[in-house]
Amino acid sequence: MSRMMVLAFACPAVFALDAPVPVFEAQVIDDGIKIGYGVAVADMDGDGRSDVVVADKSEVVWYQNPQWQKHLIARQLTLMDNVCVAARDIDGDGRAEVAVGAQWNPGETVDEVKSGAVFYLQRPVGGDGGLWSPVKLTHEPTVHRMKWVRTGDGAFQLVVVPLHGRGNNPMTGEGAPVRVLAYEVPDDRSEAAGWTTTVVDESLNKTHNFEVRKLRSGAESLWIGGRQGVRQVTWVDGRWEGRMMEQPGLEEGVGEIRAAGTSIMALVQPMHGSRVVVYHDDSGLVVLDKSLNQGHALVCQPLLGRGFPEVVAGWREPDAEGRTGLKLYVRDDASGEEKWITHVLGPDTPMACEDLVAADLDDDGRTDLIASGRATHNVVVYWNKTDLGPAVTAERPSLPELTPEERTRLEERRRSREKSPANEEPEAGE
Ligand SMILES: [Ca+2]
Ligand SMILES: [Ca+2]
Ligand SMILES: [Ca+2]
Repeated sequence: MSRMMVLAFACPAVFALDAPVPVFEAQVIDDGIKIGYGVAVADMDGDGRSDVVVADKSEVVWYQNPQWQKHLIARQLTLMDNVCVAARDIDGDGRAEVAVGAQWNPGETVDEVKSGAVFYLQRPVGGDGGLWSPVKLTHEPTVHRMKWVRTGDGAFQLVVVPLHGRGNNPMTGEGAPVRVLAYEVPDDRSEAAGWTTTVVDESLNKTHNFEVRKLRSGAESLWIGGRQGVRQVTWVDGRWEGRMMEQPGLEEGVGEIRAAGTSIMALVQPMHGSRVVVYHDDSGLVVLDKSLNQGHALVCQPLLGRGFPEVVAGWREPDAEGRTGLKLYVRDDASGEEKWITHVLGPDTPMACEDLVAADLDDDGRTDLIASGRATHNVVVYWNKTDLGPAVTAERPSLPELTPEERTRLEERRRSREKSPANEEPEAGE
């Protein structure tokens, strides 16, 4: 067994893991969506506030922070449903660029006309209003998840993960491995011919989701979850290099995957599964839950101001108690043993959770949650109102100025790290 690589949270005795009482207040910002396949958070209008973007069944919309006015930017891109959306400022002008995956047809793994589509949405010139122009890009069948990923100094690629390989049995996922593609962004994004693709990975089946992980160098790497486990993939010297993560239990399959730093990873197992597990450096594998009915969304990051991350999982079909929704899992070592306490979030707000993201939408230092509901047809912000104590409000000391020699050594170390996928580092600040 190879342990996760860097021990950023390796010594629990150093951290006070006594948990504050989590308080999240649900606010429904839309109760009239169809399915809410994909949610993203990005500043769409350049006002410095993060907005909420949703790929719904036949529309792509965004909700403007703080009043949550709904803006339609695309509709009926294909005959079948949209399924995913990527939104991020990739050119540094303060406003997000948007891509969408559509023609969702998981039962058709051969015919790329009938299954899958990828669009870059070109923002209208001279304003934020009106529909954006779809630029149709090449694609694999069963396009399912996408994200903008930073691969080098200022450069981004659009990484698109289909659910199946070409010709796969759509039920079992058996057959050819999934072709994960990355689209290099051309100077003129409005011309489809300028977008070139490279194969990120071709080794897994039933790749239901992936995580983008920040490296201290500023670049990002991917952790892709699939039927066979987790694949770690990094852009090195102009190409993608991957390897399987070796941890017991991953061979049972991975449906959702999120990580904080390199020392804790949360999973829903298997695809659409009932299990929520974490792997972390203190204890290895810990099972948090076995009772979800179609676990479909996951967050793993610090929410309660303690340094150690919490886990939130969303599920979309009624469980044994007839509920759907979100559960928050909080590590609490107050008894001297590692325990995880489960809280149901927003129990009075229906939420058949399809997708879930985390962001601090009101810049109060507390990370909020944004979920979309499939059968409940809603988009909900869960405002984090937890009393975090002095941890959030304390002024952080500034870092000392580096000497020119120290700066040179730092640069050399950074360059050597970028060349080696084996030397991943934890996210800065986590
Ligand atoms: Ca905004
Ligand atoms: Ca931009
Ligand atoms: Ca907040």
